[in-house]
Amino acid sequence: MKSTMVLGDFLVAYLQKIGVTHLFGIPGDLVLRLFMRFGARRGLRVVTLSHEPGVGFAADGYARATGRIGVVCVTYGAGGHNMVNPVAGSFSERVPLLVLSGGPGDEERKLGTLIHHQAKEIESQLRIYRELTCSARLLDDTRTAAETVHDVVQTIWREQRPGYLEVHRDMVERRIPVPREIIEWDGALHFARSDESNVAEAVRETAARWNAARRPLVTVGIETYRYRLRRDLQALAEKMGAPVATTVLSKGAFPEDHPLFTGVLIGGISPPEILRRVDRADLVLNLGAMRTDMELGSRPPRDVRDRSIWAVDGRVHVSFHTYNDVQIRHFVRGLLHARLRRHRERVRYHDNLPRATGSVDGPLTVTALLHEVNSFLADHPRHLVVTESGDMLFAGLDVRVGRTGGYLAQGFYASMGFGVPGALGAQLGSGVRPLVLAGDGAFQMTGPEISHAPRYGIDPIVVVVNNGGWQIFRPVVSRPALLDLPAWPYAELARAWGGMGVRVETAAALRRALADAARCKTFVLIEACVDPDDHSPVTRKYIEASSRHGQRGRR
Ligand SMILES: Cc1ncc(C[n+]2csc(CCOP(=O)(O)OP(=O)(O)O)c2C)c(N)n1
Ligand SMILES: [Mg+2]
Repeated sequence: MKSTMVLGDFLVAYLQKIGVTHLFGIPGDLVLRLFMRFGARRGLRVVTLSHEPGVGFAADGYARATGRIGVVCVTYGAGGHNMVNPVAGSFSERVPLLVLSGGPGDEERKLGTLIHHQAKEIESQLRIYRELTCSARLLDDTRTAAETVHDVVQTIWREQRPGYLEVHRDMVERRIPVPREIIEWDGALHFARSDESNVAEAVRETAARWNAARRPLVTVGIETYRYRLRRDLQALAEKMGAPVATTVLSKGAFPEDHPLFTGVLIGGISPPEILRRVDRADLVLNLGAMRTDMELGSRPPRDVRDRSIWAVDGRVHVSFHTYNDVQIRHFVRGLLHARLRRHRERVRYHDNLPRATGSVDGPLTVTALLHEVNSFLADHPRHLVVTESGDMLFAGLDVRVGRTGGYLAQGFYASMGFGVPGALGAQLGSGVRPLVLAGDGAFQMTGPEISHAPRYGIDPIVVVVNNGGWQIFRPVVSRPALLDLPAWPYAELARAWGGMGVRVETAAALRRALADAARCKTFVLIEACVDPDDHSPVTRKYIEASSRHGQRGRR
């Protein structure tokens, strides 16, 4: 970095300084110069896909899998607005993204005409992004541009949420001063600080409650993953010796082959053994789980508040009082150094999967598919499982991933279309081969982005569960025909796009296809055909529970 730089070059150098390796984008005339700067020799590795939502999900997957900021570059209006849904998902699930958008230059703005790609007002896009990011700024002043970039990026990191920078096309080649502070900075970003006294007090009280408890239980939330606490958390759990559960959104944040791991909580429809254990607990220590309907199901936290300690969003709630300015990192590390009673519970893992029944040569069921995926992962643990919204989001809770693998899903925002592009971004960033479980509906949204895999030399395995439609709703609608989808030739498409494609109708065929996939050097699409009325065990429970809610509502 130099003391004066062209703004476009400064942005490249700045992103490299913080460790960003890839930029995900689609160009347009209002962002072309900026886009080309990023793609210049010695710039960033530019990843383009076919449609902005895919680009956004890919950047999100990159950020989730690498723990770095995912960067996207889009054109103004049509591109920026196409990016809104992925960014909303990143906002609600705490994923650090930087959205860079182009825009019309000063002269054009003064013409008094509407400018192509404009929606309502020329500032509308900035206003939309203000709503969906932790910081949204316009780089319109050369004197302060470098500081503005620094400020937005630091905020993104501190809050682990997306941020937005709009760079008008006449700004890209302007020279800007770079403050010495930024030139000399080592590029390390810092998480939010805590109030040390509050941390000490919260840890002291938590330790006292823990030491008095006889049947405590720990739940691990997504914040522990975002704030990179995996190792500390494992050490803390081992020191505590109590069962550890994750939630829908944090599945994978604690190794599922760890002897203390008991399974995934999804409120009142959790595995019955886990529910009973939660009910028997005299202390539930929640580390970083957001309070959402998806995480907690039909059991809101007030039910257990008198026997719970809840650390999330920079606060620790101990039953009915709260410590402010206590970040999860400092709380977990504080507990790690506290004097804690070690429980010696023998913990068992529980899922929702009934034993596999029926012949492996009979028609494939979702339960049999999950058994096959689990036995594949037992033999090939180093895979990143990515599940799509729809039945597979619930089905995925019964997939067991070990410490050398991983798990990603948009477990709360739950946008269809995340899976395939999210997996592409994750593999580009981490190098770990993804295994995607997607419904046919979700695949029809963004699945064709898999056609880019050969260009980037990556090889995800995508299982498309073909049940002919948006069938998760089938049990609760009066006209199931409204859920129908056209029958795409999924396996043929995969072959035409340069991958391996295979269609399976039995568990035995799925087993063979997965074994072939493990040896295959290209991406693989396995079309797994299941009956439209078949659902995963968790979806079945979910549907039953929500129909009970509906009946209560009607009375
Ligand atoms: C972008 C988006 N649009 C709509 C929905 C609502 N939705 C949730 S699941 C679902 C159907 C999923 O169908 P498919 O992917 O085929 O999975 P299936 O349930 O049939 O296994 C829909 C439409 C959503 N979650 N995201
Ligand atoms: Mg379907």
